[in-house]
Amino acid sequence: MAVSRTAPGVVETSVSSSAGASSVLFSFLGAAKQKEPLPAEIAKSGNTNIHRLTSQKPHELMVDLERFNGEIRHAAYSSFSVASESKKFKLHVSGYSGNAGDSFVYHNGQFFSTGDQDNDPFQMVSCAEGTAGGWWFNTCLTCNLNGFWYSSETQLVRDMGITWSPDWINIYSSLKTSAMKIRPVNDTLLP
Ligand SMILES: [Ca+2]
Repeated sequence: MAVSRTAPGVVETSVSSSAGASSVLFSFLGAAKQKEPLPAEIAKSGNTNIHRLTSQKPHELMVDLERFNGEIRHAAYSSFSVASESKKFKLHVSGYSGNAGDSFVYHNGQFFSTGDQDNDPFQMVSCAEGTAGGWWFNTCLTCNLNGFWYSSETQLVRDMGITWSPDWINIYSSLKTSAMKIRPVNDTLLP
């Protein structure tokens, strides 16, 4: 499965997994574009699909990222899975390689939070409400690919954009495009 976004105003989805189609993150994108907190009910269907895929067999993740100046980097993870709804879609991600930096490690082991369901460990603060997105927030984030989709890179407010910090861009920056792609480990292409 692959989901990508290209700012501003265009949402692209493509499905490449033989394990089943899902438009999961598509819903997140719509919410982010409208600058509204992601409702838990919308996240539920998408995350349930990701859970089904990644619990059937081991999956790896590729994150493709592009700045507004055209620079492209990536972060690959040899292991990626999302737990069930009863476990609040807890994130497991490990085995980083790439050139964008291991931004996701800060979010490993966190629950999924939405604007109306604060599952992050930050006491008295709802990271999802503060950033208008839905994500596996810690206290709060180093990356967020469901952040608000700005039309330029540099922002005045931290944490709001589509970001992947701190090794590459910072939390005041927003990316032009991002894509998360998963596939079963050792999956081979048909001839
Ligand atoms: Ca909280």
